Amino acid sequence: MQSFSHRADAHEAFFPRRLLRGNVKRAHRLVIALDQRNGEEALSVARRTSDLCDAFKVNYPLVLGAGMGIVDRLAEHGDVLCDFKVADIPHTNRLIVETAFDHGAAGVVVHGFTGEDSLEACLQAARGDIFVVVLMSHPGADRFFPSAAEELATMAKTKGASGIVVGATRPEAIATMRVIVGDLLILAPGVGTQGGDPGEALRHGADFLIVGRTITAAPDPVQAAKDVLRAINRAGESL
Ligand code: FNU
Repeated sequence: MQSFSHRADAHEAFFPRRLLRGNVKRAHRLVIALDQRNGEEALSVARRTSDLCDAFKVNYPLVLGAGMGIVDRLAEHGDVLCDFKVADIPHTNRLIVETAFDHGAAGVVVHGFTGEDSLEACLQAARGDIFVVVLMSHPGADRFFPSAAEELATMAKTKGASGIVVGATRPEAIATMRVIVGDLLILAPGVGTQGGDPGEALRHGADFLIVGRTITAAPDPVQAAKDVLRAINRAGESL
């Protein structure tokens, strides 16, 4: 199974930043979040948009609704990022991460607030990439995350995670985190439906946008994905 990869060129110009998948360099900078509960609906979107994105992200609604087999099936269409926000004791974390990779995941999203030992367990179990949530996109994240975010980013960097997750709704924080994490990947969810602007997130240092409902709930998901890609390309031109 191919996976998200560290890129030597991570800090070069906008477009050279990319995920690598096999020998094919892909640079859409778009991860599509499939938050449907119905597996066939998610697969239908995945089949139609696999050429328009770098990876698919699955979350609990889909695996609880359709079973973990959906990860194997989606992996036939592209890299799959399991957004399980793993946040438990090391032993349990290890089992969760192993299971995700057993099913063909390319990467797993984990929480960092459970501490170094819990994150280390995830990293040791990983057969692909681990992304640490540093600052969430929703308004309620204002309560606890800001005081911990920089420390979480530092831990992700020093422990060897592949990247971090920072809400696209918080572009200034993306810029701050970019300085802390250097060439780690920054994934930014919260674009569109949650109010985040694709260009702002990218200009402040995000590598990839995670976009769900703006694409999956659109009358024409393919057209919606193309619209997001156009916004991404416009942001690239203005850098
Ligand atoms: P959409 N997501 C998020 N904010 O939205 N993993 C975070 O801070 C975070 C996430 C996920 O709003 C969310 O669970 F850490 O429809 C959902 O799957 O575009 C997706 O990103 C956003 O979906």
